[in-house]
Amino acid sequence: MVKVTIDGKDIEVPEGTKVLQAARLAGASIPTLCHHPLLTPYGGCRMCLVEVEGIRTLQPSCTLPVNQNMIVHTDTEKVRSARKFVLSLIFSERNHFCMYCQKSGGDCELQNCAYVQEMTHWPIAPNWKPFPVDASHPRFVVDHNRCILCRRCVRACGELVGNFTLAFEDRGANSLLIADLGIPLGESSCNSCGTCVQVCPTGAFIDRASAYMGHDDQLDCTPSICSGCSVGCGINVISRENHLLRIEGNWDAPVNQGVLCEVGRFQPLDENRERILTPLVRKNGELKAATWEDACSLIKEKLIPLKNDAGDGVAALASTRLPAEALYLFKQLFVGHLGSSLATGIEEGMPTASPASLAVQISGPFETHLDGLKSADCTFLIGADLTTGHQVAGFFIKRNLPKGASLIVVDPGPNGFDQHASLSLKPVKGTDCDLVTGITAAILKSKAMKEVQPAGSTIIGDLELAAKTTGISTRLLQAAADLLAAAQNPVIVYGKGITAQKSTDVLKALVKLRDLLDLSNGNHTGLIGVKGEANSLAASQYGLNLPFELNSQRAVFLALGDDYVNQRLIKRLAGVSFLAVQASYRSPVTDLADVVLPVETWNEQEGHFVNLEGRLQKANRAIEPPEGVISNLQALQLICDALGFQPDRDWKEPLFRQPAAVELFEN
Ligand SMILES: Nc1nc2c(c(=O)[nH]1)N[C@H]1C(S)=C(S)[C@@H](COP(=O)(O)OP(=O)(O)OC[C@H]3O[C@@H](n4cnc5c(=O)[nH]c(N)nc54)[C@H](O)[C@@H]3O)O[C@H]1N2
Ligand SMILES: Nc1nc2c(c(=O)[nH]1)N[C@H]1C(S)=C(S)[C@@H](COP(=O)(O)OP(=O)(O)OC[C@H]3O[C@@H](n4cnc5c(=O)[nH]c(N)nc54)[C@H](O)[C@@H]3O)O[C@H]1N2
Ligand code: SF4
Ligand code: SF4
Ligand code: SF4
Ligand code: FES
Ligand SMILES: [Mo]
Repeated sequence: MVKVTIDGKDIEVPEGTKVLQAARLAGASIPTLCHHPLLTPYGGCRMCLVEVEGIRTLQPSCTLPVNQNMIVHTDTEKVRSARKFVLSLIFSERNHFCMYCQKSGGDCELQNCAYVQEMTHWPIAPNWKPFPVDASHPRFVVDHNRCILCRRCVRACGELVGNFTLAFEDRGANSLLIADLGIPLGESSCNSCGTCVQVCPTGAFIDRASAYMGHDDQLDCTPSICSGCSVGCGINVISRENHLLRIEGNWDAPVNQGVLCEVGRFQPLDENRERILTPLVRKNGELKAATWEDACSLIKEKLIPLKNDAGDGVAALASTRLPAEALYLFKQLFVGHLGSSLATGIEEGMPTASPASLAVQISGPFETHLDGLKSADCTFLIGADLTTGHQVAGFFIKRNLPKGASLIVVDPGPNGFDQHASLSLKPVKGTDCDLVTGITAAILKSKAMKEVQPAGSTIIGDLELAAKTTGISTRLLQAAADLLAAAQNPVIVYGKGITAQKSTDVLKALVKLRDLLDLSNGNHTGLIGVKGEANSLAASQYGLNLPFELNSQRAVFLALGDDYVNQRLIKRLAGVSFLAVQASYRSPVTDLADVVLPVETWNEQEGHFVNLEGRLQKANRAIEPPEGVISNLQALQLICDALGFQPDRDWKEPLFRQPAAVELFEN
């Protein structure tokens, strides 16, 4: 610990702490602009200058490490006048005629800094020239005239997202934020995650959807969980008078620490499907508005005769984006009460069933938490594409690559990470097991660890055999083995390319590889299955992970919520004699239905979700639903009521009943 004195107050802080943090801990308030707590300190704006006894010039506190017995003054006349001078310079450098800016009036960190310093004008005459505005991006606009060159966006794009799209060209007053080598942002390598927009302190990044729609103090902010995929990122839903304006990453969320992908931040704003606002019942071939009573009694009339009819009974399918509360009620209603032999999730267990069965076989979880990915120095990515799904997990991998981390991609097809990979292995489809065991054998050999076979393993690998069946040279396979063996914190990530395979052999081989790496480097090696939709894992824990193979079922109930349907499913449902669907939006499948129940969307309903690492999180209601629309849970409850069935309301305990691929835990 180091002792420092800040404005006369003694404080002890760990070595390496920056003066800014120490001062804030001591209760001093130092204004900052280029500083962002999640980014590497840059020391560019000079707003945070402080006086340090014994040093002649003022020092930027955000980059200055503390020294033993350092004496710091944060609020002297010299400091205050320096701040004003710095602000005057920044304001005069570009067009900060604030009345035209959507952030003016409370949301701009630059303007707010000036008000705190009690500045009402800037004494230096502005001498700026006009800068261009880049409006090529579909989600946001960059107005270089408002840019204060703080480089927060550049650092966020690189350090948090790992995309390295943004940089600065030229110097001094001519400095210009550029994308790639100076091409329009909309044509660049930008992945539209919007992290740069969220970190920009001024109005330089303009969010197309929410600019000029209101200041922060006029808006409602509801912390919640993204339901875009199983990563389960923490979000803040920003709304005004019950209209969704934008979605921001929650800096305090343990999963993503503020970072979001395009699917989480922007895609929900594109929603343009036709909303279903009243129950519908088919009469004379046409769907007509009906009461909840009529709709539920028709469902009751059709379902009661099918009760406990194993062969021809009712089949039921639920979206794996529904909250756990609704999924568990669905399970009890269709399996427990109606005795359906085919009640499952819309994913048909593709991302979850085989890991779940392995967990039962070996009586316990075998996967690890997402955090491992953030510190991985080697990632072995097999059967998953983290550029099309689970993108934030992909960001965790990409941002470590410039720090020397390696990436091995195993995918018979094209993979979005091929271009970033140290090694991209393209095995013949169906040969993953040989590949993994071959690499394992090579590591055993190189580590001279032949005798330390992990317990219970039956799969013996061979590098030569692997080369033969996979079609990949022994040299490349050996290179992969070498990268893994050299790593201190390797992580194995697998996806649907592996879980969709019927056998659990590849999974077992991956567990064995992980165990071997643990033994050889004495560290804990990560193993992460990416799962699928937001509540994949919960659905699987409730047993809703079977293939949806319709036989002669006479009725199907589809709890779709706001999910999408694909052609495969529509084809299978087309011949069913009675189809009931609970859905938020009209779609080809609601057009096919005999009864439709209108339900809330992701941001209207509250409920719990289990993310890919087993973290149980609660999503909150941010938007009031339209009148007459109820939650997925309430709709299922109405059907239970109609059938006279009283379900168990404790959804939590049953989640933990079966061993899962990863240990479930509460946030
Ligand atoms: N044989 C086989 N069956 C499977 C699977 C498999 O891999 N193979 N996978 C299983 C899994 S994991 C799942 S999740 C299900 C469904 O798995 P997929 O077939 O992958 O379903 P989606 O891609 O969700 O398809 C939804 C449909 O909605 C349309 N759509 C329109 N706008 C949008 C939009 O903004 N977002 C999305 N997502 N779709 C939109 C898309 O064109 C698409 O046809 O199938 C399951 N069944
Ligand atoms: N943004 C966003 N995120 C999503 C989704 C979304 O729609 N949007 N959908 C979610 C859902 S429902 C799911 S199920 C997941 C799916 O996410 P992933 O598990 O990543 O699955 P895919 O995107 O289908 O990618 C599978 C990869 O495996 C490869 N592959 C196919 N067969 C094999 C094989 O035999 N061996 C190996 N090694 N590789 C193989 C394919 O070429 C492909 O690149 O994503 C989820 N995340
Ligand atoms: S949207 Fe994301 S990828 Fe694109 S420039 Fe901004 S931070 Fe980088
Ligand atoms: S665009 Fe915004 S975040 Fe980026 S350097 Fe300019 S002011 Fe800073
Ligand atoms: S990674 Fe998944 S949970 Fe995170 S923001 Fe993207 S879609 Fe949402
Ligand atoms: S906040 Fe320290 S120099 Fe910008
Ligand atoms: Mo999925």
